[in-house]
Amino acid sequence: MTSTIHTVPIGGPTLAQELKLVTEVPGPRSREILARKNAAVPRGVGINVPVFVVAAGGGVLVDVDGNSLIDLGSGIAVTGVGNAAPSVVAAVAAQAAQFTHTCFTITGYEGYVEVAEALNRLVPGDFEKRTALFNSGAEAVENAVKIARSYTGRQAIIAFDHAYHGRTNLTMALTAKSMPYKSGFGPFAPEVYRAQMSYPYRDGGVSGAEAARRAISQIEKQVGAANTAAILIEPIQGEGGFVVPADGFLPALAAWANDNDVVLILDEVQTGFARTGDMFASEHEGVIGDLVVTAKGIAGGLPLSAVTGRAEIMDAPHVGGLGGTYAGNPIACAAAIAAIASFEQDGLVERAREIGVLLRDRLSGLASKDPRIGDVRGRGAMVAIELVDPVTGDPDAALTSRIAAACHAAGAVVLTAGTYGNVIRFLPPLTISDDLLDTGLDIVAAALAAK
Ligand code: PLZ
Repeated sequence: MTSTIHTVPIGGPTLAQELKLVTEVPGPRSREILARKNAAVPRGVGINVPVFVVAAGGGVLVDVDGNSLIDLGSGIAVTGVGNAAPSVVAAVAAQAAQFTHTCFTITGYEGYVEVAEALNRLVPGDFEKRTALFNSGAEAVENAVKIARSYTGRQAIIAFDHAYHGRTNLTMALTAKSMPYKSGFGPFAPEVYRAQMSYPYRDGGVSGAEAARRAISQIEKQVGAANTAAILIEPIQGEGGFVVPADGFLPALAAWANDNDVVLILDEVQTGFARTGDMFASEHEGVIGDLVVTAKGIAGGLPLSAVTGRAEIMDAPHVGGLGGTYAGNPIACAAAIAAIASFEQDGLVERAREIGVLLRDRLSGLASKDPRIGDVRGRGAMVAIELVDPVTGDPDAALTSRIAAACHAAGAVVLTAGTYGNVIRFLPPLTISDDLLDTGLDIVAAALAAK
């Protein structure tokens, strides 16, 4: 096999920030690797946009055929600080040269403690906090549930319609959608109960307070507060379709949880780290989680996740009750320290708001002329359109797939989402330029016009 190393561009912001297609997408070299992938990797591990990347940064992904694609997904809200962000790359290289692993629960290292201190400072809540680190979002959600059960001595966990919390056994139980996440993979973990979400576009204008009363009534009647360890909720649902609950919904749930000694777990895995134009989405309505789960954006692309919360809850599990071989890996911690500094010092919270204005302006403009766009929603640099049949209002998943495919072919990496598969979501890196974002949205507009 010939090496292509010498032709590979260097990632990060030095990459030309342009849309450039030199082959069809996917090109011949990507198709070749895709054939190898199909022979070597199970089909269950799908690839949405079957191009193979050699470099990325700013707002572009460069593939093996030399195509420069516009990144409107950040690898599902991960590369907020940019792909191959220079400060993250330097921190990773320096740490890798020192040591790559000890297992924090065997011999410690300062980086882990420093990430914990940063999260304790950044996560909302004016009280003493602790943070434990893990590898993936799902693993952190599982640990938040363990901690809440240990603290309360109760078992039931409340999750919501349209929720997504991961693919492990417990988090499959917590996730709402059967295909593709759960179908055929049961039995699922017990003591998970589902309550109705506030979904303004689809629940007939039920107010946040009313939707909260509805959910609380379900919990009280079907589970009982005295049996409930935790309410687990995404402040804005991610995979579920960027469902933003009506104002007042989250504060009312938080108040009920507080009154009933139920732990409120906020899953900020997708919404966290500047994405929504606040460091955390819960800040928008001043909702304070007892435990907050983070991952994705935390470390500029390195696998790291965290549970941060009230010291007395976090300290409930016995010594040795929390851990994991790689949990809080030193390289991932070094990356997180650099990424968090970038979020705080490079104005990325403000940048997410600016991107949000740009996204909303363009998408609302499209919606005003195209009745198939039933809803434009989201916050900051986390915005989606929901596509429907203009006559019946029914979800149009087929149209959504066609639009996404057309965008991919034209060089814009967009992601779909939603319980009904009819949402196109936009999660660009916060380092994308206005020009590139505009070009990406031109592609979306052209795809809508053509389909
Ligand atoms: N909680 C809110 O969005 C991950 C899933 C990608 P992991 N979402 C992307 C896929 O198809 O597997 C997610 C999330 C929220 C938890 C998770 C789980 O995070 O790091 O994927 O385990």
